[in-house]
Amino acid sequence: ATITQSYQERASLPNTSPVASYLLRLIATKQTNLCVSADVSTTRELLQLAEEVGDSICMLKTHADIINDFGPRTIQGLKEIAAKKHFLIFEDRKFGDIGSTVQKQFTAGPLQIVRWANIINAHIFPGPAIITALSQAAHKPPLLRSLLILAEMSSAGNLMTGSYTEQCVVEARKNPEFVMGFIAQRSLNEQPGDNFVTMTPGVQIGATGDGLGQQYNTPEQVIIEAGTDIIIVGRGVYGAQDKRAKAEEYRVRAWKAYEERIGP
Ligand code: BMP
Repeated sequence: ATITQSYQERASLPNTSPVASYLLRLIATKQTNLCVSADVSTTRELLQLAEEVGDSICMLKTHADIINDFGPRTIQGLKEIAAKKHFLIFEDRKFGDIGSTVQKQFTAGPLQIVRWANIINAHIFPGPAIITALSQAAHKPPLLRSLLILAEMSSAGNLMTGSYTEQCVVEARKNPEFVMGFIAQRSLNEQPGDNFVTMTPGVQIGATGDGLGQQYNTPEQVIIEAGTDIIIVGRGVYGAQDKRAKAEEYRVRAWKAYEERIGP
């Protein structure tokens, strides 16, 4: 059902986490279902990329642990640009450990992810306590944070298929307040009432792979054929000479694909 519903309509459905509602409204207002993956290695490059693509995105995805000089300056800069340009920050940390450890990885160490990332993600192979542990850590002191479960991956030969993916959906349905959706290659909204946000990496125009397992689809394949909500583009954008223009090109392609999917 969510396949033909607008982002705007879905923002106010029941069973929608607060962060998902906010994001769906933001997407509708800015007319962008593009998330840029900022896989760069310095604070300077990260903040410059955020400035350049900020108007074209609903979300910036980071890998904080690959920024050589990550620190308070990075956090403050990111927060300022996100507030000015109106996008959310998603730290692609892929938590995957026992509850006690992920709480520390989420809140402590040099990255202090809970302080600046609106959205995080986790694998559920350690069991469902990873969800409650992250939720608990996000709520003391109370911060508006949300989780994406990694239900499928884009890389060749990955093991996240079949019953594993199904179990991700089962656990998400049990935690609709905290779990906003999935990283997956297709929409997993299969039951009436499901309104999860699906974000899909492995998107690039004019490439099929990277020689290291990554597999690419086009924005149309992902949004129209697979019914997902947000495309995640890394090298396709930050690898370009004119990053601002490239982000805008991906935004337009993904937005047109969405309009075609929901119909008149
Ligand atoms: P690129 O578009 O340059 O291939 O980058 C994809 C980004 O999405 C990377 O940051 C990668 O870590 C992430 N990613 C992915 O490619 N596939 C997945 O299944 C999950 C991911 O988080």
